[in-house]
Order: sequence, then C-alpha cells, then structure tokens
Amino acid sequence: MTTAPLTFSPEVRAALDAGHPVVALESTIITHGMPFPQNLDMARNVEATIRENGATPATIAVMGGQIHIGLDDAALQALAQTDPAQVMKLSRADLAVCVANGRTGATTVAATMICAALAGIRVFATGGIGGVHRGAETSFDISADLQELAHSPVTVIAAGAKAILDLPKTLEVLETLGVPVIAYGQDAFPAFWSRDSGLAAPLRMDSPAQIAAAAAMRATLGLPGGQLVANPIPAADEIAAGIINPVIEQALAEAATQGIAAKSVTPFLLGRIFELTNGRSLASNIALVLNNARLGARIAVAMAEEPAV
Ligand code: PSU
Ligand code: MN
Repeated sequence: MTTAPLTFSPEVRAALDAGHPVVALESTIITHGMPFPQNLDMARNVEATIRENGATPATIAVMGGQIHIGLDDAALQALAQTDPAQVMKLSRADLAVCVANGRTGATTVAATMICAALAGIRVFATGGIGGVHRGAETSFDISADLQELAHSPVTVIAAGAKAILDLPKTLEVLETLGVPVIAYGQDAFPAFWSRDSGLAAPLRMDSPAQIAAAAAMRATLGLPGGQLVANPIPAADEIAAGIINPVIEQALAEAATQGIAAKSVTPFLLGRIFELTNGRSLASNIALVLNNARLGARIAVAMAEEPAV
C-alpha cells in the first residue's frame, strides 16, 4: 500500500509524534456554512479555544493534490474568502477524486472523519452533523455523515443535528448503523440552535473521561466506527424552538419552490436562516462551535491520558 498524500502542519506533526491531544476541524463549515468574514473569525477562534483547553487544532482541507492536516493562517484566510462555487464540498464519494485531480476541496463531517482517521486523530469538533432531511421518504436525501460515523473511528462533537433535518429519523438511522449517540450533561438530544429537541438521547455522559473510556472500549471490542457526542448549545446563546421553527419552515418552503437539491440544500438553508434571523442564527452557530471545540479538547486530553489501544 502506498502512503496517503497527507501534509501535516509542523505543529500537528509534533503533537501527534509526542502523543499529545489533537482535535480535528472541518473546512466545509468555513467555505459553505458561514459568510466571510465571520467564517474566518470563527475558524481562528475555534483553533484558539482548542489551544486554551490543552490540545492542538488540526483544520483539514484538500489543496494541490494533498490532504492538509493543520492549516496555517494564510491557508485559512484563502479558504474563507474563496467563492463556495470554486471549492468542492467533499464527502466520502468525492474525496479521492478531488485529491487525485489536484482540485481544492472543503471537507464535510464525513470527509473530515476519513482524513482524521488516516492521520491518527481520534477527536473532531464541529457545529452540527448532516442527517436525514425532512421529506427523505421521497427525496432519499440522507447525509453520508451518518454512515461515516459507523465506519471511521473518530469521536465527533456536535450540537446535535441541525434542526432543519428530520431529527427522529436521524436518530433511527444512527441506531440502525450502530452509532452511539451520547448527549453531554443532559438527557435530551439537542437540536443545534436549541438545547432540547424534545427527543430523548439514546445515551448520556457527564465527563470527558467517560467518553474517552467508551471510545477505547469500542476499539478493544473490535467495533468499527466512531461516536456522536451531542453537546447542547450554552443556554445564553440558544434560540428558542418557538422562534427558530417558523424560520426553518419558511427556508424549507423556499428551498422546495426553488428546486434546491443535493449538496446545495444545507448551505442554502443555513444562508436563508441567517438572513431571516438577521444574523442571530450565525451568532448562535459560532457560539455552539466554540462550545464544542472546548469539549472536544477536553475529550482529546482525556484520550491522551488513556492507555493507547
Ligand atoms: N455544521 C455547521 N455548518 C455546516 C455544516 C455543519 O454548523 O455547514 C456542514 C458539515 O460539513 C456537514 C454538512 O457535514 O454541512 C452536511 O451536508 P449534507 O447535508 O449535504 O450532507
Ligand atoms: Mn444530502
């Protein structure tokens, strides 16, 4: 087997070699999830938060035929300002095509998990995972993020699944795929902009050490795949379901009228919800990503303290 074309930043290479905690970060949230310049601020602040909490951040993207594990500030700036139409939104299906053809690509949750696993990184913090879209019974739109959680051995910290999705169906598919869904510090499954989706989470944990132990035991038992840690948005930053739900309904209706499909659905909905809430959804989104970065760093620290498996 030839080696995968991974280019590590010096900081990430040193941290991995020393067995120090590292947290992977995705790049689709930068290119397709938030507008400039808030996306760049977010990317920098998330990295700073991870450092403050004792771990090394590794933002992942594809450029020049290489999977980059850890980006310098110039690369972050360039990505944040690139027209989303010029950057591939990469999932499992198109990652190899992008690398082989020397194109520029931003990694979604699924592609970031694949790259993190290749790099030997076991923790990844983001905003929200993709899931089963509303109307999936006719559109068949189910994010590849879900099956990736069943394949790649990475613990993903998200604020639940985005409330634009069909959350009961998303939880059902995760159960079928054998993915542990762990609410952090509460019983309810969080709904991205809100702390409580009204659905019970299948599992609950209250400390990074418990989450690290569960990941290690999966490996010991020979179970493939990762874990989803659903970390509720801080109370001060949440948007009540009663406020966000009508906005989501409107954005979904517009997407249907305009025939938005496939990879464009999630970026379209996030963009419209941002406009319809006058930016409030973006402020919440940034707050929950920072909150997930904090927990991700603490989990990575706990894993580095566990005996290696
Ligand atoms: N979380 C965010 N904003 C985003 C995403 C996640 O706060 O933009 C991205 C992630 O990269 C996720 C993707 O993997 O949306 C899901 O896209 P789709 O529904 O097309 O699978
Ligand atoms: Mn989709």
